Amino acid sequence: MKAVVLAAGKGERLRPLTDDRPKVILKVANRPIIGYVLENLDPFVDEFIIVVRYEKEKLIKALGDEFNGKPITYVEQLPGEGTAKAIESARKHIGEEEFIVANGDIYFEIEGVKDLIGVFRREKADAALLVKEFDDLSHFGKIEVEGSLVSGVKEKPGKVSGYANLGVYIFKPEVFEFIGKTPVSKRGEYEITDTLNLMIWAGRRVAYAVYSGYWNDIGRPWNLLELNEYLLKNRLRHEIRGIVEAGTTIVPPVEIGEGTVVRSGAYIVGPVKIGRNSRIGPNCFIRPATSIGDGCHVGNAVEVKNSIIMDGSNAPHLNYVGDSIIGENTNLGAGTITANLRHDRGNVKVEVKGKLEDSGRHKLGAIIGHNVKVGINVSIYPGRKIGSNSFIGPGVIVDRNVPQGHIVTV
Ligand code: TTP
Repeated sequence: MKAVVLAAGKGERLRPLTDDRPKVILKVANRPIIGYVLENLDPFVDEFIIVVRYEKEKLIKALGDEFNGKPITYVEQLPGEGTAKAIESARKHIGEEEFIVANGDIYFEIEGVKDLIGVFRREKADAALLVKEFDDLSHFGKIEVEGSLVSGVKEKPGKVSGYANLGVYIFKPEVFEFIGKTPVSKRGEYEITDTLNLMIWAGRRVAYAVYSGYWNDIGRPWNLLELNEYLLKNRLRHEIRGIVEAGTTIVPPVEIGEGTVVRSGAYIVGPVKIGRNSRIGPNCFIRPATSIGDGCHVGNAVEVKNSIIMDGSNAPHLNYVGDSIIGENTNLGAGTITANLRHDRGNVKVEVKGKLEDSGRHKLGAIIGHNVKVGINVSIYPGRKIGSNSFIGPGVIVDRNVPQGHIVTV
């Protein structure tokens, strides 16, 4: 069986981290998001077809042409937007057999795929999808069911409870005929949920499997922190491959990659994951749910908690990084501090695609893009974003979002 993984989207809600790259290659717990998708599909498939478009060269470079010895074929999305259009783009690579489809920007576990295939076969279905019960479906597609089959799909139904569409499907090749008849939706996209409705109205059997494991749809920046925390708390093994000097305290589980040096006085409380060839300490405090990538520097008198610091980035002297995401090759000047808590203790709000959204988080720090230079003694308000390739001068108070490629001085 083949798996089609959808990865052509622009990931606009995840700016500034997607300013210059597709969201699926952003690393969480030091691995690209799409890596988890491929890993959990891997036992069931013999080939991956990845649908690409936005910044596709970076995705192809990051993944290469095989995964666990199985070939990856890249196909460019056909003109037009939406998940149905993305799936249609893989048509010429699909033979007579059923195939799995998964969004490339979600996290799910292997049991879900196993159950999905089981239900598809048991129900002799024409299609099947994975669902999960939520109290509030305002951000999801609601799956209505009758007995063991789906009776309809409603996109973004408002604040109601029920089964949400998780973005993992299995189809027979006949789906392409229905995709060909799928009209463009109100938001201007060809959506696979509309295709499913067409199939149901035509009397096709669309089955569903209820998933009870952890799932996350990486749409907004704080979803990266949620997934990071989940992976570190549930999937991390204590393993020290780097050099740890005497006088360091390490509370397991902590993973430290090859070539990384942890200097005396560092105090690391797991779960913490540190990549390869990084420099940690001396005298720093790294608190739980922190991922630090390859080639990073976390130096003297720096505290980091519940954060993601991507490859090649530095918090070298006297920094506090709390509940924050720092993109690749970004440098924080000495004394730069992220604030992660409002004085009124309210939820931190973040601007997403021009609208202020409640993150639902009491604590959320900064979201900083790639290749950013932050000067000394910069203070960053909770939930503020700094665009990639920006330059923040010394002493600036970042109380509003900074767009990509901007210079801000006092
Ligand atoms: P979305 O998260 O809905 O879209 P997106 O990734 O572009 O993000 P944003 O809305 O923030 O801009 O997409 C769900 C999945 O489908 C995701 O894996 C990307 C994929 N996709 C495509 O492959 N092609 C498309 O045209 C669209 C809209 C999505």
